[in-house]
Amino acid sequence: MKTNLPLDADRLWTDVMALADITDPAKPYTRRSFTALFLEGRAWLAQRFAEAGLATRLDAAGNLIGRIEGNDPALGVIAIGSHSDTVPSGGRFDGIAGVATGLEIVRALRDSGTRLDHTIEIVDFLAEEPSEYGLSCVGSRGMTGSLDETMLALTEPSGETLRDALRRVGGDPDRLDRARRDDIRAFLELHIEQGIVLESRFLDVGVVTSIVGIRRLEIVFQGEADHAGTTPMNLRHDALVAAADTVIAVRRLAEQLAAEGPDYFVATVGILAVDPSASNIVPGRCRLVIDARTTNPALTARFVDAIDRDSAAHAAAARVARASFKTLSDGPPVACDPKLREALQQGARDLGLGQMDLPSGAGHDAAFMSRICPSAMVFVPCLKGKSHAPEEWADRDAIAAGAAVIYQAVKELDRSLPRSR
Ligand code: HGY
Ligand code: MN
Ligand code: MN
Repeated sequence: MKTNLPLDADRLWTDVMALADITDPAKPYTRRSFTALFLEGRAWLAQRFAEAGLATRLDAAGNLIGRIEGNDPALGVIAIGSHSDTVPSGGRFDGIAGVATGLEIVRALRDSGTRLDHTIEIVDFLAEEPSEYGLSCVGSRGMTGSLDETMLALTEPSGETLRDALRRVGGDPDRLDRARRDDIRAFLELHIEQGIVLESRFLDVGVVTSIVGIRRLEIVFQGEADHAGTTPMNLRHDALVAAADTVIAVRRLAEQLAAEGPDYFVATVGILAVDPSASNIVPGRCRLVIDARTTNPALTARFVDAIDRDSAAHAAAARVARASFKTLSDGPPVACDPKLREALQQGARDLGLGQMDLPSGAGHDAAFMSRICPSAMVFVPCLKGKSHAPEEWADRDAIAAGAAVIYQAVKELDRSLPRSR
């Protein structure tokens, strides 16, 4: 691991740990998007941005953006960012390390007396994790013109719409056109790998080749709540039985598609809500959400068709209705930009860091940013590949090394990006 990096590893680490401390104390580490805790984290970040000399604003899509003008504003923006929201009982590094990296790079440029020709922006994207409204990457969808009325009408369990929630956290759902950008020339994101490859190969950084496509489906089974003690088995309309059979079908089909190769395929049922959820009531209603990911959209189509067919059959067998079968979100797989990847690879070489190319099985804001500008990512190792859990861990020096690679690439891109549009 290198020590003479062109930025301050301790300052970067201090930011990551300070943001991590803004969590639900009963469920470390939880800072769910749109909550008071999230807004507390946002306020902390905005303060750090201002102290670093960044002009700070919220855009209409609810993204927190810090900006330092370049020597030649006509050249456009080089952006660095990630997200500060977490999954429930998540980790301290997923997203946060990427936002803190942007902040540290701005400070390191200032400390070295370097003013770029391009304007630089640091972005904390709103709600990268799947929110209570059922949608992920809300802010990066908004910045790229991918946040539509159907999505804004999604609601969380108590009924608030995403539209109202966006307004509540400072966005403007009626003026999302103002969030759309055409002046960003490059977007870079640091993220923990959330996998075991870099650690197992004792490598310092991963330069991401592609980001997996993600489809999220919601299925609701509607049966009849009944007395668990007096309702004969042949008269039941048990919604959970249809849901349970569907969960098994998801697992079996995903294992089959993954085994076919060569494409990557995984599917998960991470949400299973039983209603009324009491030990002595036959479940009347069951809602499940499926998260399916692949590098090959043709496999998604096969998976969805099969689960559509199977879940209807399981509903009929359990004598319940399949009340809804809908797509909550559907993002295609994305290739990272070759020129930006080369700048990152060169940065790692210049710093004497061990590196490899590798794909991302996790979704990221960079996948949406690639719709409006060249985008690329650097992964840093995390302990045992663990993520989306409190045990998530990344070493101080590992994060600093990844940040230094982006720092090097930003300076290179400032020189080499096309100057005419
Ligand atoms: O779910 C994901 O892949 C990311 O961590 N939001
Ligand atoms: Mn995550
Ligand atoms: Mn993340």
